[in-house]
Amino acid sequence: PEVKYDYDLVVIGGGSGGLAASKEAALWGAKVAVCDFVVPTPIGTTWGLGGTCVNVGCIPKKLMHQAALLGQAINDAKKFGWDLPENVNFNWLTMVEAIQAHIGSLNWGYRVALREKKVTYLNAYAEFVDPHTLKTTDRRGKVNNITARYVLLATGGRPRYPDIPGAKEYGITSDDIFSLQHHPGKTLCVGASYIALECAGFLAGLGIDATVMVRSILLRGFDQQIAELIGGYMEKHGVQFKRGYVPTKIERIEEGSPGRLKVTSENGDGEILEEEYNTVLFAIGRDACTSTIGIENSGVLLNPKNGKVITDEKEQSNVPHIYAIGDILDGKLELTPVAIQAGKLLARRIFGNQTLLTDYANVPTTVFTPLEYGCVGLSEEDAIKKYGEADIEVYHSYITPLECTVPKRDDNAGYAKLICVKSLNEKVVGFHILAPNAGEITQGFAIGLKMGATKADFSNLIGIHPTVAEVFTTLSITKSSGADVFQKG
Ligand code: FAD
Ligand code: NA7
Repeated sequence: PEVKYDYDLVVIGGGSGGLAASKEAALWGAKVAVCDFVVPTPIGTTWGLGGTCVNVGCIPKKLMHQAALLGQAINDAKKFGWDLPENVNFNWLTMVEAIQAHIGSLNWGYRVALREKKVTYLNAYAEFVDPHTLKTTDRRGKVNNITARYVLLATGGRPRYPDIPGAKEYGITSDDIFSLQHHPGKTLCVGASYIALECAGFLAGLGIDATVMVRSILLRGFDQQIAELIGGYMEKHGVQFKRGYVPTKIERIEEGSPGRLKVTSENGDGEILEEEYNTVLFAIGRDACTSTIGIENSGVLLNPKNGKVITDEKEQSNVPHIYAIGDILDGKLELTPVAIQAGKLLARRIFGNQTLLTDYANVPTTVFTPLEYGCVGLSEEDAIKKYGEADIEVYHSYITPLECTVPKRDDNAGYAKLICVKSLNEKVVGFHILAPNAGEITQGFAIGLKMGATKADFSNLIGIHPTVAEVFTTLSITKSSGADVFQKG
């Protein structure tokens, strides 16, 4: 006789991927439940339905980036004739409350959407009892076991803390900063990932004293020429960098919000640095949420190095009825649209009799540092590794956005490059832009790379004038020529 389960599909994690998958599965007639539970941060921050992106990721990050850009716009405005008071003040709490109000409306919208699509929302923490049974525990400690024909793991990740005295007691992470109820004061951002740089960037843009402590290089995995240009721009715009240091101890020297902290750090030569900050934010990487979900009772194999779930190209684990998507997927990009696409297509394949797989190649992305960096395809380093230096031609140019000319700032701070493979008819395998609104620019060009565009295709395209993006239609100078690529007025 056929086994009866409570649900056709139980999704663990109501974030970007989990919500997309559960709604799509319900659309195809499946009986679906999604478990979402936020374990509070060490200082007690918690949030609503929707996962990392909406609550403590993309959305509040981009809004704080926007708040910082407005500060710059105020200064520019004066040069364009706006008569503004000498001292324009910024209020941290007003910004936080406005952003949190928007997030609250998104949380509510997700709940309504689940109800409308007849997906059962369980605000409970889920753990495997056996491969088809999950123990769910709600906020009040009430336990309920549910069974599922299919299980989808979409538990995402959480920020990692270094194993040093005071880190969890006195430090915060990106999980706390966006709802922080007091002005952070002088802030140290530890780590050189995109999250560390973005946070330091918007803090400095809001007029806050911000320092980044870099262990080795900026933006590991990204194009290193551009990473250094980003660092240079941020330094010019008020962010301080401490290179080669790691913190070894955090101590509280004064109570209060934010109070005062003493940070001891050390470099490779054993040199010790002691400095005071009001806030220390760790952005040193994220851990996949797979260590406290009873994974051993499911039989699912994880990569022992990072705790991520190993799956095939169908996002199927070694246990055939258990799948995984999003940030916990081994070897895949940690981005919201990637999680959403994977969730949607997976649900269609399981319940809609479709076959389309998620294409993880040529995914465009943008780092929202003060000057944004958009890219799709390979970094110059990776292109050289893959095709050999002799087969690569790089076309490039510095950029001065028109809006920077009148305020007389950031001359040639932007940069554009196309990385082409000579033996493939100059097929473009890497697209990079450092400029305002880089995300908007990169999204459109990404389809060109996905369709196999060559340098000639870019040159045949007619530009939109006057824009930053038009530079890609006129790139003529190769890096190998060594010719000057500064834009002159
Ligand atoms: P998540 O969105 O993390 O959702 C997982 C959910 O599962 C969470 O709500 C969690 O509480 C819950 N959960 C975990 N375990 C359990 C359990 N056992 N039971 C019940 N619930 C559980 N991406 C972009 O594309 N663009 C950006 O600009 C961008 N900016 C970012 C900025 C920051 C600061 C951060 C941290 C991330 C950013 N990201 C960005 C990445 C993006 O947020 C993630 O890739 C995306 O949220 C991953 O979705 P997910 O579904 O895998 O997991
Ligand atoms: P990443 O990209 O893994 O970056 C971690 C950063 O933190 C990186 O700069 C590390 O420096 C640095 N780091 C790591 N450990 C330490 C310690 N102990 N002290 C100081 N600095 C440290 O993490 P993210 O969470 O920001 O990004 C997660 C994913 O999102 C990433 O994989 C992208 O694909 C998207 P290092 O370079 O190792 O010296």
